[in-house]
Amino acid sequence: MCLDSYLRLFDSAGNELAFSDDDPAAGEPFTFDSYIELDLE
Ligand SMILES: [Ca+2]
Repeated sequence: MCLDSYLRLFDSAGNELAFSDDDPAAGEPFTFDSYIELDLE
């Protein structure tokens, strides 16, 4: 059984910055896990 996570990332004003459901990281095979990569300035 897998978790099948998803992620939603919001800023302090409630704006959605990123969403991920089934996204592999670089080099990973297909996955039901979520993955977000974000550069903060
Ligand atoms: Ca998922």
